[in-house]
Amino acid sequence: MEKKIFSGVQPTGNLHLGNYLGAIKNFVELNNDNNNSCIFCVVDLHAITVNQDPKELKDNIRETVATFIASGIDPKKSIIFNQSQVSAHSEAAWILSCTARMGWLNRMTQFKEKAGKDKEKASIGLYSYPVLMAADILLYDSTHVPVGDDQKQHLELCRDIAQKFNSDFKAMDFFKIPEPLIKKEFSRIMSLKDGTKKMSKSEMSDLSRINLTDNDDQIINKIKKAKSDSLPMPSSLEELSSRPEVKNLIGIYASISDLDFEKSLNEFSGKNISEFKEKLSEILVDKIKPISNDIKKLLNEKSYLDKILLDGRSKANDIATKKIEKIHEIVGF
Ligand code: AQP
Repeated sequence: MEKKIFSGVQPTGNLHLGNYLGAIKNFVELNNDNNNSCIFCVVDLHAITVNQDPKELKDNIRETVATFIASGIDPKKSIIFNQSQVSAHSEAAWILSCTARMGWLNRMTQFKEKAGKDKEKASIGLYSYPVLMAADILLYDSTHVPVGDDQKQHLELCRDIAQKFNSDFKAMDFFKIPEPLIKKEFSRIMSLKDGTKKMSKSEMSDLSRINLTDNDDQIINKIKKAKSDSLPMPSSLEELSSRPEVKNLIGIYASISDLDFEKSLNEFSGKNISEFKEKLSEILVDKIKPISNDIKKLLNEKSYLDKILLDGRSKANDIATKKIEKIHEIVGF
């Protein structure tokens, strides 16, 4: 059976190794499988749930498209478009916000983390973010959604919204119930400075993440400075529970090299951390360099990137418009 894949990335700059290993690398594998039809969306409506500089947002939208292409997504095979350019997303989000329950949204941990202590000052958009995400996914009858582990709860909410809508309006199977596609191992890459916090675009310290546009020296330097300890490399999984930073680095090594985690652990067991870090830097440079070079090249081809978005918009709009028309009928508009 054909899998209908949908996923989104926010154009909020600083796309990093976590975004790549948790999501984009997976997008490329799905794009390459001819049994799938894939839609990859630059979710700019999601990005403005926190303040964005309009000029930077525009640049970041193109940079996200450039990153998709540089990583290996083929725009002839997959639809790449910009969320704000297909108005059905905003419309469906409103309709679904009348299906979603406050109690469900109140449980979302991402809102709690991002709003922090001052919830009163957070935007309503940040709160209802997962409803818009549900609209994105459900408009395209998506069957599978590749995301990092941090998005698992939002996916579960999307499934609840779809089920409630189908049941409230007695529209059996109208919304397909999507399955998350989350890598079993290392679907959450942690900060290089704190192994208990996820690697993130908005973290102040650039040393906490490897950006996909970093050059060789920056990558080598960041791995050298990555938090670790002075003990030899661990030889068992149990030893890792008290060494989250080392665990994260081994996970990055396994994930970028497509190796099993335990195999990677055994490869370095008892060795010096500096030796491991050297090998890790080598493989990261090897994998990131071509992507970084291509992103930089593509950023000089603005009209090519804009054309991809325009073509994608037209294809996505055709699908989404049909679905929103049916939603209108079902709701009674
Ligand atoms: N650290 C991560 N490990 C694994 N996957 C990750 N993703 C993000 N961070 C990690 C996955 O990348 C995809 C796109 O994410 P996004 O652009 O929607 O943004 P985000 O999750 O808000 O990214 P950040 O870096 O975490 O931004 P801030 O700093 O704003 O919180 C998603 O599939 C996500 O799971």
